[in-house]
Amino acid sequence: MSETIFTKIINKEIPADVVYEDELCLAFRDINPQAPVHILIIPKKAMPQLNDAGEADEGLLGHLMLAANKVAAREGVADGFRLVLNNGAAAGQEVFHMHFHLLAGRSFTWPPG
Ligand code: DGP
Repeated sequence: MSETIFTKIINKEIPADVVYEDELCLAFRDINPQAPVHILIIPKKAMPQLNDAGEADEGLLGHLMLAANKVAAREGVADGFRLVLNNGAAAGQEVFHMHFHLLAGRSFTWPPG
């Protein structure tokens, strides 16, 4: 896949406000926050979108969700947060390196816009 801005963040070529990192993933604050807490959780292994994941990625996908729990706990929002994944341009995806948005710190409506 072609390199995205997130690859540069993983490789520390451009700065980011990193809040969590382990061997498989990285979490950092969104540059354009949509809530008081807005953190992106990304795999270090690049895949453009969730739809590109295969059976071999089952463990990685679970790892990302457990990382979201850790990030939420660190941010003090474990009791209420929204985890969003935009898969594809039609869903609003702009950066084609699969990522979760962890949003918290305000109330949310349903259905989402
Ligand atoms: P999506 O639309 O789901 O692909 O979300 C991409 C998000 O990435 C969007 O909320 C803005 C954020 N973003 C884009 N470029 C950067 C960057 O260079 N740094 C940070 N921290 N966030 C970025």
